[in-house]
Amino acid sequence: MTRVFSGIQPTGHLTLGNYLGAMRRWAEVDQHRADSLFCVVDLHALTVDHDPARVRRLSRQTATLLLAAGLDPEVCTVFLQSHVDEHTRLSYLLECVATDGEMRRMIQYKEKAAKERERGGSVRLSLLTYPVLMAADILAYGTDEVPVGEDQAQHVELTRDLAVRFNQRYGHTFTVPRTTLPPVAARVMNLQDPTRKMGKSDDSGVGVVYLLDEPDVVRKKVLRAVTDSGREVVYDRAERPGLANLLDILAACTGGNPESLADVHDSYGSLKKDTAEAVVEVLRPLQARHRELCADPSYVEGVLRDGAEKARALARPTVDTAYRAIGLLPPV
Ligand code: AQP
Repeated sequence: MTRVFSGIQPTGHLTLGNYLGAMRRWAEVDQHRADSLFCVVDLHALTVDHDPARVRRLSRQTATLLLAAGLDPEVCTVFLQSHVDEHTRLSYLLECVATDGEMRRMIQYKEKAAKERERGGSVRLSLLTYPVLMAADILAYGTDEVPVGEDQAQHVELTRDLAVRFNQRYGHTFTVPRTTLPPVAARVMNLQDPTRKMGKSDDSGVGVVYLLDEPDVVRKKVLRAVTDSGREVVYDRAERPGLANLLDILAACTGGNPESLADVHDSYGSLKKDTAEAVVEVLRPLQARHRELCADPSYVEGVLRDGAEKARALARPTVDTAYRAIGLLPPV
C-alpha cells in the first residue's frame, strides 16, 4: 500500500492556506487511499524565536484542528514529531550527506533568515538545517508520497536528493518519495498582498483567514481583499493576482473551476461576497467539530499517545538500517 507522510508546523494559528493546500486533501483523499501519517512537526517550530508556552499551546491546537478537519485516527496515524526520537536520530545521519550549499539555497531559509535579521535577531543554525530534519521526517517512514502545498515542493526535492545520495553511497536504505500537489489552491495567497503566500506566521493577520476566525471576521477579511482597479472579472494569475487568488479560493471551496467562475461573476463585489460565504461554509463544520474536541482534551491526548507509539514502531527499523549502513555499530 502507498505510504503517505505529511506534516504541519505549530508556528501560528492554522490558516485557510493550510486547509485548502494540504489538510483537506489529507482528510478527504489521502487517509482513505493510503497508509498515512500526519505529524505536528513541533521541533520545526523551535527554529525561530518562540515562546515555549505558545508552542505547547499551538501544538495541542494544531493536533485538535487536524482531527477537526476530518483526520480519523482509526484509518491514519496522527502524532507529534517530538514524541518520536527516530526523527532526530535520522536527521543527524542525513546532515552527514547534505551540504551547506544545498541548505543555503532553500528559498524558505532565505526568506525566514531575512525576516529574523530584519527583526534584529540572529539566525538559528536549526533554521538552516530544518530541511534535513524534514527529510528525516519523511524518509523514516519509507514514504512514497508527500502531499504538500507548492511552497514545500523544494524541500521534498531536497529529500529526494538526500535519499538517492545516501542509497548510492551506503546501499539501498530509503524509498525515494515524490511530491503530490493539490489540483487547485496549491498556493493560497495573502488577501492583502497577493504576491505573498497566506502564511500562519504573518505579522498582521489582516490578509490571512484563520481556521478559527468567526464568520463575520472571515467576511470582513475577504470583502477587504486587495484586487486591482479593473472591473471585468477574469482569471489571470500573472496580471491580476488578487482576483485570481479569490477565484482559486472560491473554486477550491465549491469544487468549481476558476475560469468558469470568472465567467459567471460580473463584478468584484459579487465575487468577494460569494467567496466569503463559500469560505464560511467550508469552515463551519470544522469549527463545530473543534469545539466538541476541545471539550474532551483526553481524547486528543489519547490519539497522540497511540499515534506516537505506532509511528515509533514504523520508523525504528528504517532508522536502525540507516545507522548500520552508514558505519555505526549496533548497541551491544
Ligand atoms: N498559503 C498556502 N497555500 C497552500 N498551501 C499552504 N500550506 C501552507 N501555506 C499554504 C501547506 O500547509 C502545509 C503545512 O504547512 P507548514 O505549517 O508545515 O509550513 P509552511 O508552509 O511554512 O506554513 P505557513 O502556514 O506558511 O507557516 P509560516 O508562516 O510559519 O511559514 C504544507 O503542506 C504547506 O505546503
